[in-house]
Amino acid sequence: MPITIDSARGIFPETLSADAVPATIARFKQLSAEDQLAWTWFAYLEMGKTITIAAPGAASMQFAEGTLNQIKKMSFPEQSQVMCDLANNADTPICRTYATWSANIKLGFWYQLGQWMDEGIVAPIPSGYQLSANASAVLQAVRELDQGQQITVLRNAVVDMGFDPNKLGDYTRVAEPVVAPKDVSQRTQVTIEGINNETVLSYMNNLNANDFGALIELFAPDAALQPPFQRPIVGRDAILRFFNEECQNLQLLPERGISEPAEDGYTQIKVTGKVQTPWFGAAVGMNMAWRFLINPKGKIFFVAIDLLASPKELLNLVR
Ligand code: ECH
Ligand code: GLY
Ligand code: GLY
Repeated sequence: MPITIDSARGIFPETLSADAVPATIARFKQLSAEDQLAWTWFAYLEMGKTITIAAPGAASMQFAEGTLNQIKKMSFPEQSQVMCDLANNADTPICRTYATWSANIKLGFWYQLGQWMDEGIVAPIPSGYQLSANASAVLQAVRELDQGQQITVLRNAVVDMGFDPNKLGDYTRVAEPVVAPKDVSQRTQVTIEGINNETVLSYMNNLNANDFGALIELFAPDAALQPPFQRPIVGRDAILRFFNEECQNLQLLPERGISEPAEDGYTQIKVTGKVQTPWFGAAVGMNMAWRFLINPKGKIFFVAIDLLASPKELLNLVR
């Protein structure tokens, strides 16, 4: 059978990803908009006791500024309505604008609203707000996740708010400007126990250097990249756009891996290790796996990035 993206998705089937994340998101989405906002507020406060989130840079905030100023001028009831509309995926001008933003701009927008809620500039969650029994149960569920999983739940909750981008028709995507790749003198080289495949090592090093031009050259034209809990992104153009929009300043810290021959001269390689996001830096190391399928020319045909169920999974390199 020829190798396809669909068959490639099944390599290293023993890899245990953090299913608790989509399960928690699904329960979160069942809550009322008021409960969703209060839930997020409480989860965010709790998280803030142990880790600090980096303030978004001015470059990413400029795109949300117009909308933020519009909200700032509103009355408290109007502000609460906007926030509920976002949670409800309503069809309003602000929800449509929100839908055009990259994940980081959405996160920066809520970061600012959270600050303003704290300062009394934006309608707070009413003091003494009682979460529904379901919302309390979901809050308890998220407490039991590791930090990498908790920040993924929060990120996904934020990303899924606003109007459905698939219903927007033609629109211009709004993302932070692309940063210049790191200067060669600033670059680091990873080492991965058990792996000397040049393509995999270059993948890690170029992503760490924000060198998306060199990175995309490692992919076959018909390649696919599957981010955690998402469908594969197919084709080099779409993958490059994803790198530019969503992958700046990540820190990949791969630790170990296994490489073995697959059908038709392909090679399958699994690597495990940690990933840090610029939002939390070294404070949160997410336990990750990369599952690569490399074609006979040494190009990446497929790579899946998984958030792992537990640190124990870092040592699971069986096929
Ligand atoms: C408040 C109350 C009202 C409602 C809301 C509020 C605000 C919430 C806020 C939340 C902020 C959350 C944040 C979360 C950030 C999470 C970031 C994560 C990043 C993960 C990245 C990974 C990258 C993996 C990849 C690798 C590759 O090899 C290829 C690319 C890629 C409280 C006001 C809503 C403010 C900031 C989880 C795993 C390794 C796939 C990208
Ligand atoms: N503060 C992290 C970012 O803007 O990506
Ligand atoms: N998706 C990259 C980040 O949030 O840091």
